[in-house]
Amino acid sequence: MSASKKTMVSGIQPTNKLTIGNYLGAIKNWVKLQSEYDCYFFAVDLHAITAKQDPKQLADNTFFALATYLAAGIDLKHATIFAQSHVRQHAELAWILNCYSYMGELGRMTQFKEKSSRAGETIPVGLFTYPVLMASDILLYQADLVPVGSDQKQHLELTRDVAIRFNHNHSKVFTVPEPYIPTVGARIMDLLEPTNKMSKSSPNEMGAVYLSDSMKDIEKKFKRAVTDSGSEITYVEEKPGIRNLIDIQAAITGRSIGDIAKSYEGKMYGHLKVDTANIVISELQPVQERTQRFLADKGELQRILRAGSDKAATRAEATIRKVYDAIGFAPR
Ligand code: AQP
Repeated sequence: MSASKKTMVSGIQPTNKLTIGNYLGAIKNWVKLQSEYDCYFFAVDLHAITAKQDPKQLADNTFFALATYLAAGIDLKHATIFAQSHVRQHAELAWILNCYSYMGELGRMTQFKEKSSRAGETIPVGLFTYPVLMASDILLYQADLVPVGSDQKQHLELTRDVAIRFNHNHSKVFTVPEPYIPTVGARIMDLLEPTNKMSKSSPNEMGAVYLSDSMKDIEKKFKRAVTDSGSEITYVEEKPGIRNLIDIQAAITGRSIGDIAKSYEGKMYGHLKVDTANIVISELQPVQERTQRFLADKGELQRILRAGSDKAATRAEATIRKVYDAIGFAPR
């Protein structure tokens, strides 16, 4: 760890197959920012169990996510990568911070309201306290910067509030983190329902592009992407499907939205769909190949993850010690 560098922390739930939303909203930005920070990137498997998981699938998805981080260009020179459950301090700090979080503020979290309305009577308590675990993930490493898609902004605000509250009640133990919301790619939408966010748990698999999709499937999904009954390609509020395709292109190519929209003047929707599919395919194909290479050598992958979790635990333990001292738990 370089003493002069600030710390960046982020993670993805290995709940299902990762989507291009996770890739463009999170991983691609990690890669872009990593050299300027001391980075901690993990698969947040403790979060994943707020929804029911198949045990074998959970382990496979966790390895897949971590192999994808490496395949996408996460460099071990700058980043420590690991599975959240391998660093016990995450759960430990979450208990402490539960005692510094308010029912009222957790009840206002949009993601809880959305997910709990689907769960009905049997809402797991973990879904309610999920943002507290997320706060622990971040504060444990004294993160300065947390790159997230716009859906996670509210959780990050809660993290800041809890950190400020704890520091105020005790002493300045936690760094108060800043969010990094990408200017493009912060909210990739479902291809079939472009007013909804693309999610790993999207109800219709045709609406989400998974990082593991075959090139043929990617082509098919973009061809079927919902646009509208018009024919003019413009980047306007009333055309969420068109906007989404342009956003995807912008997030991958780095071109400006205005420039992309202009290049489609006088062209048909079909052109935009085919081009977007091709751009996504060229981006994902090499990532997929490298992911498979990492997964083929499980021994090496596990070695990387063990080294990652050892390093993370050392840093996390230093924070836990400070927290315990500040609270006044008797020294051992
Ligand atoms: N559609 C999206 N566009 C941009 N960014 C996105 N992220 C997720 N979906 C999009 C970003 O990916 C990171 C990890 O997300 P997560 O798995 O921890 O939680 P999530 O936001 O709940 O992701 P999903 O895909 O929607 O998962 P499920 O279906 O399991 O709930 C975050 O930085 C997030 O912003």
